Amino acid sequence: MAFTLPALPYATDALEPHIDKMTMEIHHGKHHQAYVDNLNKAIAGTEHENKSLEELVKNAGKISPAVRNNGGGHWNHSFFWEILGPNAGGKPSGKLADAITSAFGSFETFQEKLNTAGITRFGSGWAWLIIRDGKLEITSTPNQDNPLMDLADVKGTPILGIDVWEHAYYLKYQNKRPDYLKAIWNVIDWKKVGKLYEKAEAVAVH
Ligand code: MN3
Repeated sequence: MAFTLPALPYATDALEPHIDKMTMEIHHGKHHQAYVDNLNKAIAGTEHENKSLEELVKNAGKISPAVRNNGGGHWNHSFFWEILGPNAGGKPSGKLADAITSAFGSFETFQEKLNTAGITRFGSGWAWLIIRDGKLEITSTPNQDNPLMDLADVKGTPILGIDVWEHAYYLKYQNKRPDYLKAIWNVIDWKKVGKLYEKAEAVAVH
């Protein structure tokens, strides 16, 4: 069965003014759609045709550059839309808040470190908060790679990811990636990130 573009869990203008409607329309409707279409083309008629997206992503380095780029693109964007939302922002609570304070000292230090990971990622890529060996860690990946991939330098389970490709921010923020990274905190849905943390933490080996 071919992969399909998941619907956005909110309207394309729901993240205004932080992420503008036109960026969301093009990012979801054109860029994400292209990853889905090209992934389907890459696996059509091959032994990988009926594999799950997660299985393809985890073995991307052994399959093909097309699956690495487009399978990664599909997984990363599907994940990204889910952890953003309107009426969001603020700070995490509960177990995730405690884990962030314990790993980074404070929520503000964590934000700075994740922003630095995004700003210093040369060219296109993603900044991530992951669970690795039961602990929170910040990392970044080039292009459409992610920390689930067999070829990632730092492997782990993503619980938060920020797209730092120019297509994610250029219409509103032009070359000012730091301004986009400052604004995105207003649309991070901590309830969803908290659930991902509790789920990943429950299966992590301590
Ligand atoms: Mn993108």
